[in-house]
Amino acid sequence: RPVLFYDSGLGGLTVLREARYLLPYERLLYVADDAAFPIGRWPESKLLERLVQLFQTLIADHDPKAVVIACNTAFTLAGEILRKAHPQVPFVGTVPAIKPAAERTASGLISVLATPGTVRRAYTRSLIESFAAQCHVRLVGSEKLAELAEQYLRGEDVRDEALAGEIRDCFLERDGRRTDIIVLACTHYPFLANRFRKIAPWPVDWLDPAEAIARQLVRVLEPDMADTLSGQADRAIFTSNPDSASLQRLLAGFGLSLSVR
Ligand code: DGN
Repeated sequence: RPVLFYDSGLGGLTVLREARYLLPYERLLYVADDAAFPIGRWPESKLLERLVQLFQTLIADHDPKAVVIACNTAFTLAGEILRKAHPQVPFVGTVPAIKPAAERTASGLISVLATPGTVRRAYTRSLIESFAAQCHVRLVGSEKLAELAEQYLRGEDVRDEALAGEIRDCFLERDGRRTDIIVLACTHYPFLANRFRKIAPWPVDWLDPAEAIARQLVRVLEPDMADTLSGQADRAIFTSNPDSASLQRLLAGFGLSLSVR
């Protein structure tokens, strides 16, 4: 039985590539609802109806062992409803990574870059209230970025100025403070992360949740493996370098932890 991945368009491939890495022997089936793309502007009732119908058909046709909703816009709207409608299928969701951002930020200023739909969701507000009450969270909804990401993937020319206009509001200062972390809360955006890094007015951490979602899928499919994957066990670096402090700082940027032996 396959693991079914869903996104409207190609953004969910950023999650699938992490899952492929952690679960090389699983059958992964990717469903891109391209006819609906982009869903960021869809009214909630219409989108909900489409998702409920689509998953009824997909689950009946493919009998997946798990479903990954690799789309913030869809999951923040329909995740709980789909879980209730298909209690026999484990659903792994994608939500804005506000909790890890709140744990990591030093300035207390977080920007969340998402679709207009995700920005409007009650689910997103509740994440902020539950996990980032002590921070200032700026929600930035982009009408165009998911489409720009797909154009970029197709090899079309996507200009820096177009991208800069879409991310500009993530960098608004507040009381002289600057954001140090931007949550990529649409699965399309990690495709553009290197472009964002180049045009950002100052360096920030661009938080891509794809790996965390893939790990959650491993927990669902292979609970026995979860221990091996928890923490940084699979990404630790060992060094005999006596000057480990500077190396530690360097590696932190790659999400790696350092052990001196
Ligand atoms: N990739 C989707 C998300 O994570 O919200 C958005 C896709 C779209 O249609 N805009």
